[in-house]
Order: sequence, then structure tokens, then C-alpha cells
Amino acid sequence: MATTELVTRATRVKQGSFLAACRGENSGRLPLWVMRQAGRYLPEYQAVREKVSFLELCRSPELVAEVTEQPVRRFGFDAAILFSDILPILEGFGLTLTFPGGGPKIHPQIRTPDDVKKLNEYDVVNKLAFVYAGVREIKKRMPDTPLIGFAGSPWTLACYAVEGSGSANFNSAKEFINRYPGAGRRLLDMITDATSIYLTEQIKAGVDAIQIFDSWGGVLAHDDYRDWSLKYISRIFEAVKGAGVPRILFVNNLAPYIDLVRDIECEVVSVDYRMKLSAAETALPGKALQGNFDPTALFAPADTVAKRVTAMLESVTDLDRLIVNLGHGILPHTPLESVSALVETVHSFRR
Ligand code: 1CP
Repeated sequence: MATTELVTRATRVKQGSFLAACRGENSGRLPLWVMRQAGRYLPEYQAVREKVSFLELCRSPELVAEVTEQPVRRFGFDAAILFSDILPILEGFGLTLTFPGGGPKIHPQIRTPDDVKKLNEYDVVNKLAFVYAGVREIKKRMPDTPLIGFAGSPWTLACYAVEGSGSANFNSAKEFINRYPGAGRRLLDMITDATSIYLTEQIKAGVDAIQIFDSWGGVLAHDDYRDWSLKYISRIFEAVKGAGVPRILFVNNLAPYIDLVRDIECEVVSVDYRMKLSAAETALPGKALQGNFDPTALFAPADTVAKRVTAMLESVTDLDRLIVNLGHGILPHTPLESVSALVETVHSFRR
């Protein structure tokens, strides 16, 4: 490919509304993407999953590119998110990851300091090469669409490693860090170091922005959130800072910790559905915001969805720094008409 063509493409991606909004400088149409936008609510995703298991899908760069592109093709979203999961990074430590019946299972669970000692440091560049190959394949197919890479927060990943599966409140992980703070720190350090390399490699392979999913930070007491989650996220953001791509932090249940998040260095905060976007705007000066339509509100009729989305957009003062999204991942069985209503409302919104 000629150098000029490469430069033109890179410029087109950079000028898109999503990346402009990340910098707080979007004067064009409002950008929109949806957390978990590839997945079980899409018939074309289900068709792929009938042929391969979820982990086989994650390990095939061609299929990863195919399902990453599906929602962008169908709905015209303004950014794509790499199709993968937050959990495969745990496998290199010597843990086994399976998805029997949809939800994750991690074996063995981390329940004692000895269990942490048994974990191995590993080569994140080689072991997760299939992820970076997926990124390159996506960029080959969709050079003009901004691509978001991602990782789970160290605390969220530790939650799954200790619990061994999903949980309502991850009390076993909270118990672990209180009983064994030294081993807890060691576990979080290992995950933080691996994640810093993981995201750096995703950026080298071509992602245009990165997002950390702190899906379970919201179970922690205020000061524990600072000491056991945000501290490690900041280390990762610092490690990737030099690459110059926007850094997005999603905290599921942001409100109790917003004073802490205000002070961390990142470009975008993704706001969950519980809090008003206008309150987040006031509390987070200088940061771009992403969010925060309630995913369950997409189960209302399409005209109700359109009205509620309009009300959300009208509540925001500074639209130049807004990336429209849901307040958490889109749910299986979400009506496709509602997603279309969301997209049409956002893309035709003018004030
Ligand atoms: O096809 C299937 O049956 C598997 C279902 C599935 C899918 C489609 C899982 C298992 N993960 C994914 C993809 C996925 N996971 C993406 C894809 C990119 C996209 O389109 O957005 C992303 C970004 C994730 C991230 C992820 N995985 C998170 C963080 C986001 C969040 O929702 O808070 C978490 C917590 C996971 C763990 C996980 N993986 C899968 C499931 C069902 C779960 C949740 C487990 C639980 O109940 O705790």
C-alpha cells in the first residue's frame, strides 16, 4: 500500500467524530457505539456461534473480524470494539477458562496465598498473539472505523480468579483481600503488569482507543476502591500513556467514587446508567463522557426509546465531549428495532 494512502486513512480515522469527542473537540454529529455491541442479540452473531464455541471464536482472527464488523455494518455505529473477552488473559497464569452454559468458569480458584504463589508470570506478547492478529485483521477490513481495544480492570479480573465464576457481589474476593492483603497485592500486581503489556500490544497492532472495564469495582467500599482498584488502573493508564490513544474508564457504579475518578489521568469516563449524565459532567471537568442509556430501557417500544434518548441528550450541556453509549452492556434478546431507534435518534439529534 502506498504511504500516501496509509496517511490518508489514518487521517480519516482521526477526524471521525468518536476520536474528536474523546478529545472533547467534536463539532460534528454525535458519535455512538454500544458496549457488548457484538453478541447474542444479533442473529448474524448467533449464526457464527452455531458453528464454533465462544473461545474458538475468540481465537480465530477471521471470525473475530467478522463479528466485530457485524454491528457496525447493521447499525452504522461510529466505533467498533474488538471482539474478545476480559478473561482469556487469566489463562497464561496457569488458570483454565471455560464457558459451560454461557457463563465463565475459572479453575482452580485462588483461595489462599499459596494459590497466588503457584501462578506463573508469562509471555503476554506470544500467548495472546491471536488477539493482536484479530486487531490487524479488523483494521485491514475496516481501516476507516475507529477500533477500541479493551481489558478488564485488575480488580475485576481478580474477582473472577478468586470467585471462579460470576457472582452478585464477589464477597469471596473482598474476603480474600482483607484476610490476605499481601497475597492480594501480589495477585493485582501480576494482573496489572500483564494488562499493561496486553493493551500496549493491542495499540501496536492498530487499536485507536482503549477501554478498561471495571465491571466489579462498584462492590468496594469507597477507600478500598481507591486502594484496590483505581490504583492499579492508573498504573495501566500510565504505562500506555506514551502511545497517545484515548484511554476510557468504565466503572459500573461510578457515583460513589466520582471524587476519586475525577483525579485520575484518562481522557474519557464511561458512566453507568444509574447516575445522571449532567451530574457526571459537573463532577468530571475536562474529561469526555461516554454513556449512559439504561440497557433495559431498550425493551420499551421504539417510540419510547426515541423519547428517552432525546431527553438524555437534552440533559447534557457540553455535547462536544459526549460519546453516546449504554450505561452497561447490551442484553441478549434486546429488540433490534430499539437499537435502530437509538441510532436514528442520536444521529439525527440537533440542538
Ligand atoms: O456467545 C456467547 O455465548 C458468549 C457470551 C459472551 C460474549 C458475546 C461472553 C462471555 N463474552 C462476550 C464478548 C465480550 N465480553 C465483549 C465483546 C466485545 C463487544 O461487542 O463489546 C466484551 C467487551 C466483553 C467484556 C466482558 N466479559 C466483561 C466486561 C463488560 C461488562 O459487561 O461488564 C465481563 C464482566 C465479561 C465476563 C463474561 N464473559 C462472558 C460472560 C457471560 C461474562 C459475564 C459473566 C458474569 O456473569 O459475571
